[in-house]
Amino acid sequence: MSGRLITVEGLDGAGKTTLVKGLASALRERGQPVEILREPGGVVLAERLRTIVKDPDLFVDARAEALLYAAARAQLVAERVRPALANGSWLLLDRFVDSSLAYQGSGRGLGLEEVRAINDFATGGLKPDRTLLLRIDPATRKQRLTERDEAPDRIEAAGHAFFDAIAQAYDTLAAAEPERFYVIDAAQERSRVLTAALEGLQGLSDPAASAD
Ligand code: T5A
Repeated sequence: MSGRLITVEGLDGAGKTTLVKGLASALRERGQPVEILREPGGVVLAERLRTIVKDPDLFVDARAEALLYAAARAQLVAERVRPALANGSWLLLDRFVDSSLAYQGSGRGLGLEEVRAINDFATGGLKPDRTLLLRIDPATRKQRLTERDEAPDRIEAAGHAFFDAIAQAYDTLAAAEPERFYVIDAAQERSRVLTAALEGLQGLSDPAASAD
């Protein structure tokens, strides 16, 4: 039996980690085996690369940055994602290739197709069955990050133009693949975001909907 790859995307602070935890609980209550992973990270090599890409004291060239995320992803896919899907699990993945397309392809200006190419190589062309995109307005996002009261990491320290470009890129990606993307208003209260996400997963139990 083949599992399902469900990715959660959106800007920093949109509520992805919160949603992934809530979704996992809700799906497990329904008897669905679920695994949770995050990017970059999830396995030893990728967690070490995470430390590097988030380090505010490092200068990281945009192309090097794209390759570091792709390398972390390649290791995660080989070590955890493909085995979980082969086991029949539903895998909830906090960020995947669309993050690189939006952040490096658009935010850093490397180009969507250029970044897609290195990620196709990294993942062997693996595609999510469903992508939940948490769309958040700048004011709500800022409020959440302020309330969290953590120092910004290297990526979070970038300016408004960077995040505006990323938000636009996510919208473009969602419009290009409406059958894969399910867009959710992330400014809603947590329970409503979770309800919307569960609606967005309808149809995934259908055996025809499986990750390659
Ligand atoms: N990156 C990553 C790239 O540039 N390219 C890539 O290919 C990849 C994979 C990762 C960084 O790397 C970049 C993107 C990132 O900058 P990270 O720390 O993993 O770094 O960053 P994020 O994935 O963005 O995680 P965050 O924790 O910053 O944001 P989340 O997970 O979206 O938000 P969450 O759930 O932590 O919530 C933020 C706050 O809001 C509250 C939460 O309690 C929390 O305090 N909250 C809500 N409040 C009210 N209503 C709701 N509905 C709420 N939902 C959450």
